Amino acid sequence: MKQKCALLLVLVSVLVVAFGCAAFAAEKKIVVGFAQIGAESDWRVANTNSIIKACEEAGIELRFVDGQQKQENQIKALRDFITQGVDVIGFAPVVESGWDEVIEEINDAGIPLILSDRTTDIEGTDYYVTWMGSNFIEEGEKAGNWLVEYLAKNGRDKDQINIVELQGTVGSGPAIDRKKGFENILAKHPNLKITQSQTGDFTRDLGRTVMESFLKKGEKIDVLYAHNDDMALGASQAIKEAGLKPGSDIIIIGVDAVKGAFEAMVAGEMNVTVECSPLLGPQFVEAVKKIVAGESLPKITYSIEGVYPQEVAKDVIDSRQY
Ligand code: GZL
Repeated sequence: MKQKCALLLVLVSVLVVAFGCAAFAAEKKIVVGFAQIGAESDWRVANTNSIIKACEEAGIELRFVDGQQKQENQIKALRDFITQGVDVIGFAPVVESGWDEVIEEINDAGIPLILSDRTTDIEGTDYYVTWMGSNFIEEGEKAGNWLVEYLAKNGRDKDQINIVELQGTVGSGPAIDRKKGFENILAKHPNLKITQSQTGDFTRDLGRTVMESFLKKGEKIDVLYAHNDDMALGASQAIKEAGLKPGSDIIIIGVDAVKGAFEAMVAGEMNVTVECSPLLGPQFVEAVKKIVAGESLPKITYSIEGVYPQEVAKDVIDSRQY
C-alpha cells in the first residue's frame, strides 16, 4: 500500500512539474533587440514609434537602442543583444559598409536577423532572414519623372534647368540609390543638370546650412532635389531668408511624404514629395512571430508607395498617418 502511495506521489509531482514547465514555456515572452539609426528626421521618429507600438501590442519585449546616427553605437548595441541572447535582432544600418565582423558574430550566435529600412553592402542574402523597406532607386526615378512631367506641363521642357541636390547620409542606402534613380532620369534629359550636390545628412538643420551655401554661390537655381523632406523644409527656410519663394522661384522636391511636407505644399512652399513609408512596425512584428514559429519568410518585402504633388496635398493631408 505504502509503495502505491509513494508511486502516486511521484506521478503527481512529475505531472505538476511538467504542466508548470509547459505553462512557463507558453508564457515565455519573445525578446527582440532593435538597433535603430537615430532620431534624425520626422521619418525616423515615425518609424521608431511604429516599431515600438507594434511590439507593445504583440506583447513582445523590445530592447530598443537609438544609435544617434553613429555606426559604432549600433555595433555596440548589436554586440549587447548577442550577449543578452535575444530571440531576434532587428537592425537599420546607418550606412552600407563596415558591418561584416558584427554580422558574422550575430550569425555565429545563431540569432535570426531582420534588416529594417536600410541594407548593407555585404555579399549575398544568407546573413539575414528578411529585409523590409523601400526601393530607393525607384523613389529617385519617381522624383525625376515628376520633374520632367512638371516642366513639360509648364512649357519649360526645353529650358536649361539647374538643379541643386541635398543628399542623405553619406554612404547610406537611400542616399546612394535616390541619387542613382534621379540621375537615371536626368540621363535622358540633357537640359536638366545637377549643378551643386552635397550631403545634408537627412537633417533639417544641415539642409538649411547647405542650401545657404548653394544660394551664396549666386548661380541660377531652378530646382532643389532633397533626399528627404526634412532637408527640403530646412532648405526652404534658407530660400525664404534669401528673399526667394520656395515652391515657385525654386521648385522643391522631397522624399518621405511626412506631414511637414504636406503642410508646406498646402502653403504653396513645396511642389512634390515621393512617399517612403516608415510604418514598418506591423510588418516587423509579423516577421518576428514567423521566425519564432519556424515559418519561412520572403527575403525582400517592398513597401507600396505613391507620389504626392502639391495639387492633392489639401485633400490628403488629414488622412496621413505620419
Ligand atoms: C528611408 C530612410 C531615410 C528617410 C530619412 O527609408 O532610411 O532615413 O528618407 C531618414 O528621412 O532619415
